[in-house]
Amino acid sequence: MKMVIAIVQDHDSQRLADRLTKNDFRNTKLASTGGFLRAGNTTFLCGVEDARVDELLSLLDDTCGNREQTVAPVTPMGGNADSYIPYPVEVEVGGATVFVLPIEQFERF
Ligand code: 2BA
Ligand code: 2BA
Repeated sequence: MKMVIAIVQDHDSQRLADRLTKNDFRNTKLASTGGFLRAGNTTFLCGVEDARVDELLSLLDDTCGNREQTVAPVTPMGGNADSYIPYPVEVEVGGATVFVLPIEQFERF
């Protein structure tokens, strides 16, 4: 079994959640924040059988498209402004940042 962690744009998250569930990939969706843009994104955790990892990766690839976006980063709330970028930047966002981790043990209590 593997744990697939996929960080995707909020924009794609509802469609991805629907497709995962429809294709019988159990998943957990977390609200997350990117360290660079400090904007919300969505992290999916999917524990999946080894034999279905490739199918899951294809689904992620199909569902989450890449695009360029100009963003004006938000002033950090309450704190560390050291790495704050005060001007709009053009970045390529979307797609999915995916990590595939081995699972040592899986239990449901
Ligand atoms: P953010 O950290 O907010 O980054 C958003 C996008 O900004 C990135 O898209 C990338 O195109 C750009 N970017 C990030 N850091 C940069 C830098 N130091 N210099 C220039 N451009 C930079 P993605 O690479 O598609 O990443 C989307 C989100 O996935 C990230 O949001 C972060 O939340 C997560 N992520 C990406 N790589 C990660 C990693 N190695 N570990 C954990 N999370 C990661
Ligand atoms: P949910 O996805 O909202 O699922 C709630 C409960 O619905 C599940 O309880 C299970 O009893 C049932 N269920 C979910 N998907 C099903 C399916 N395809 N067919 C039949 N029944 C289904 P739990 O199995 O105790 O899971 C509780 C929560 O743990 C899940 O909430 C999900 O957030 C997370 N989870 C479970 N398995 C996961 C996995 N393989 N990867 C990631 N997250 C998982």
